[in-house]
Amino acid sequence: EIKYLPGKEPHPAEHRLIFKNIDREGWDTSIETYMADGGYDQLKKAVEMEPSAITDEVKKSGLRGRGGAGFPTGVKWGFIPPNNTKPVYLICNCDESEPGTFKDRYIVHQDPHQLIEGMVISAFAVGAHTAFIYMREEFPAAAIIMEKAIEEARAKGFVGKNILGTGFDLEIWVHRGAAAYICGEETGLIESLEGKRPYPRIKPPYFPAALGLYMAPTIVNNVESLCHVKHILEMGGDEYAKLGVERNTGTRILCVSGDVKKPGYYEVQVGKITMGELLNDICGGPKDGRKFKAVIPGGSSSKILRCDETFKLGRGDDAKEISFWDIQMDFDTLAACGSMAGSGGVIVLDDSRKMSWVLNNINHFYAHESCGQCTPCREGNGWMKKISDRLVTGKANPEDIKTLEEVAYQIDGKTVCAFGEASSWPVEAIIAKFRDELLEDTSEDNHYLSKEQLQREL
Ligand code: L3W
Repeated sequence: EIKYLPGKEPHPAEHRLIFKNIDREGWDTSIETYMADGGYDQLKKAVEMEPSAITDEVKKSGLRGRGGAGFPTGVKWGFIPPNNTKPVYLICNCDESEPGTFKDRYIVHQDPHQLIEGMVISAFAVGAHTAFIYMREEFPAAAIIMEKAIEEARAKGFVGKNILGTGFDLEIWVHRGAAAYICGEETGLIESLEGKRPYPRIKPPYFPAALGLYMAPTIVNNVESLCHVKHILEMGGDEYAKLGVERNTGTRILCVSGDVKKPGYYEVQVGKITMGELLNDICGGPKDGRKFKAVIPGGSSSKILRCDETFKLGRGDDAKEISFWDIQMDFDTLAACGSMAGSGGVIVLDDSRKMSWVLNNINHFYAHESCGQCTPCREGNGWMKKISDRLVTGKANPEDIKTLEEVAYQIDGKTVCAFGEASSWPVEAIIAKFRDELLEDTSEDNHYLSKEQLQREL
């Protein structure tokens, strides 16, 4: 039986695969500890398999990417062109920067060999002989831990030349990031890895699986996604797919932050718990004397949900109305509720929070992080920040809310990468759902122009 450090025991509703060893008593990052627990057994099994059979298991498992988009991992691997003659690269995206998300760092800090095992199996499956871990610059300790773990794995014959005597070679490099959120966007990441400014590439045609690093096929997967591969081999794809719900399989780590009694990370079966169970049972409910107001369910880029909202799911005779509390925490349900499961960062806001401040906080982040390549995003995010600065300092007028909304819609869908949506969706949703509250923070008197001038302008 696994024992956890006092006060760090998993909640009974959790189902730990990836976080099995996090905060575990007697656990350390050494390869000996990992191997004594069955570590690298799945790699030994994998190298005896046909690479395509591994991809088949991943497809059967239904695993969807844990970095934000929820794209099926096995399908992505299958996009490498069949007649490819170039080298194939594997990149682990460890540029975890989405506000509200803090899971990948725990994996690399406490269980680096789980990631290495997942990466070597994945590289073997896709035929990559060079792999990179793109490590967020602000995670310096994680880079050192990973480098040490790679050397331990090399000494045991799990990384490097002729892995386990099979003739399969794989080098893994830890590449330190460039301290920018956009470096986590897969094509920005690739540009950065090539030594350039991380301007995202346009997709299509530059889907990394076909035209990635050095214009060669490149598989970019999140840390958590790569770790799942090991568990899929251990359980078998079909068995793994029994965890979670239909089309939303397996487990995922939810990072809960903000106004709950017990914030933290919780690994649960996808879709098996509802928003109400997560907030009230697992996270202990609201702080004393407070009420839940709203939740940003999948990192700051996802659309906010009000706790008093209802949602219509399904169509025709199958349609049903559910409350906020009944939302199943999975990709499809959250998408059907107009938001997304994203990277699993659940940000909880109670009735002490003013939405203009939430909006302003989000605007500051995206204005700072826009890479500046696309004009709507570069300019628009700066404008949105300035307008919400006025809102929180009591200098905004009601027209400003309208302008803010229009700017958001002028960014949404008009940029090279998903940063455009990531920065405009939260604004669109906060205005749509809390317009009255935002209007309370404005004043008719706060015109830069006099009322007469304004009337002429309008
Ligand atoms: C080949 C095709 N490949 C799709 C691949 C594509 C990518 C994956 C998903 O945005 C979201 C964003 C953030 N041929 C393909 C194909 N692919 N069609 O599938 O692609 P896509 O375009 O749906 O998403 P994306 O651009 O990767 C990711 C949201 O995630 N997000 C992100 C947060 C950041 C972190 C972090 O810091 N760790 O998670 C949070 O919610 O807003 O919507 O690999 O190449 N035909």
